[in-house]
This record gives sequence, C-alpha cells and structure tokens, in this order.
Amino acid sequence: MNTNHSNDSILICGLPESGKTTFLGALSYLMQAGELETSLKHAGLPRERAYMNRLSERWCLCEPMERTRIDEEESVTLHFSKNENTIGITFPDLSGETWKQVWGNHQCTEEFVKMTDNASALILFIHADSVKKPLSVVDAKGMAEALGKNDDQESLVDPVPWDATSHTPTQAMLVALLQLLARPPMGSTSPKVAIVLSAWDKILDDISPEKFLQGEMPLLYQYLNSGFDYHEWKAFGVSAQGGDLSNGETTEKEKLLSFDKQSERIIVQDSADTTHDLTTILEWTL
Ligand SMILES: Nc1nc2c(ncn2[C@@H]2O[C@H](COP(=O)(O)OP(=O)(O)OP(=O)(O)O)[C@@H](O)[C@H]2O)c(=O)[nH]1
Ligand SMILES: [Mg+2]
Repeated sequence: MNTNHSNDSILICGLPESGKTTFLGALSYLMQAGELETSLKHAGLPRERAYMNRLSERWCLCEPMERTRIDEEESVTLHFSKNENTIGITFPDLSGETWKQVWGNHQCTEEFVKMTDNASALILFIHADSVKKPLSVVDAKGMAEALGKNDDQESLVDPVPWDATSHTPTQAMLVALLQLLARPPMGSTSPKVAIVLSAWDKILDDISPEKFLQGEMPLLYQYLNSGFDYHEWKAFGVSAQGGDLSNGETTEKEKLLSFDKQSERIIVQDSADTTHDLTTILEWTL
C-alpha cells in the first residue's frame, strides 16, 4: 500500500484571549481519546507531546487554559491521516500579546516571518462574545446628551485618554493584521483563511457564523469578501470548551464534566450544520 506524506503549517492567529490554546487542548483530547469518528484520523503522537498532553488534561478537567506568555510559546506538529495520506500539521501556539505587538508596533521576530511565510492556511480566532464594536456617531452623541453635555458645555466627566490597544475596535485590528500578513516581508503565499468564532456557546442563536460576522464585524466581512488579499475564506462557530467557565460557576463545570464522552461537548457550526469534529476545520484548510 502506498502512503503519501505531506507537511502543512497552519498559522493560528488571534488577539489575546481569543480561544487559541483552548482549541488546541480540545483538538489534542479529541485526537488522543478516539471517542468519536473524525474526518482526519489521529496518526501518531507529536514530538511535543508533553505540551499537548498538558493542554489535553486541562481541557478534560474543564480547567481554563493559562494565558500563553511570549517566553512560553510552543509549536506543535500533529499527524493526521486521510485515505492513504498522512499529513503533519504544525500549529504554533503564539501568545495573543505577540499578535498585538505585530498589530500595534509592526514588530516581530525573523522566526515569526518564516512561520507566516510557510503557512498554507490561517485560522483566525475571534472570541465571539468579546467583540469590541465601534461607537457610531449617533451613539456617541446620544451618550454625551445622556451625560448632560451639549456642544457649548465642558464635559461633566473626565475624558478617558485614547489607548490604541484597548480602544480600537476588534475588526479594525484584525483587518490591519490580515493586511500585514499578506504583504512583504510576509505573505508570499495566499493562504486560505478559516475564521473561528470561539465561545460560540455564548451565541448559538439561529444565526450562521457568516451572518454573525457580517452583522457584528462588517468591515472584516467586506475585506474578506473583496478577495483582495485572500481568495478563499470560511467562518466557523466553535465552542472548544462547550460552555462558559469564566465565572467559576460549579454548575456549568459539573454539567460539562457529566458528558460520558467529553469530546461531545465540543461544538463546531458551519452554516447550519453542527458537529463535534474540530478536524472538519483543518480538513477545509488543506
Ligand atoms: N464560553 C466559552 N469560553 C471559551 C471557550 N474557549 C475559550 N474560552 C475562554 O476564552 C478565554 C481565552 O481562552 P484561551 O484559549 O486561553 O485564549 P488564547 O487565545 O490562547 O489567549 P492568549 O494565550 O492570551 O493569547 C478563556 O477565558 C477561556 O475560558 C469556549 O468554547 N466557550
Ligand atoms: Mg493561549
């Protein structure tokens, strides 16, 4: 039997706390536990298995991931098989702070440039429940009036100084980041872009991930649809954790831990279809 082997590198991108490491933890568990049929099959443990095992254990115990620090970034290669092919996919788990620095200071290491250059696909993570939206002129005026300010008066409250990293709308940061990744010294390839709307359990309305993106982040949606820098993109709603663990509520944690097959708490929504199989996203990128 002939077996072909190929290597791909998928760049996991995203601002701080956008769900990157939780996704890797869930993927690592899903692959190693083998509880469910998946589109891509597990084909051997990664060299960096200690890191992946740590993430997988934490995920299985419903412990939220620790923030990835710049000096603790890891790159992991997972091996998958599909038909008679085996595919090694490398995922660098970079800190959101690294992405913020690329956006804010246009600074990165040579290694980062190489990584982006080798990437055959990007997975851009956006925490669906923490999107910072721009304030419309109408809203800003309404708020100023509610505070009793009109054009002739001094503000009744102290103005908050502008801070680029905490006040810029999420979509503006992400479009700028995608543009940087598509231009020299990066961007020699035109990778496919999967948009992962993480924490989808907080949204799960009757809305498709694409419609959500169109309504909540119209600038990003139009940029991707223009095909100017990237030719193929697709949005997925993903709950890698299965629920919200951020408020430390034991009932939510108990509910998640009560699943017989822990892999079944993963939700992946693609248009109207839902599955527990995170590898469908990877398969689309290949
Ligand atoms: N509700 C919900 N929250 C999630 C989910 N996945 C991640 N989160 C939360 O999102 C936050 C960030 O998750 P991480 O996976 O650490 O994000 P990250 O992108 O690796 O963050 P950095 O390492 O800081 O760049 C944490 O509070 C998680 O609990 C999910 O599926 N559902
Ligand atoms: Mg992380």
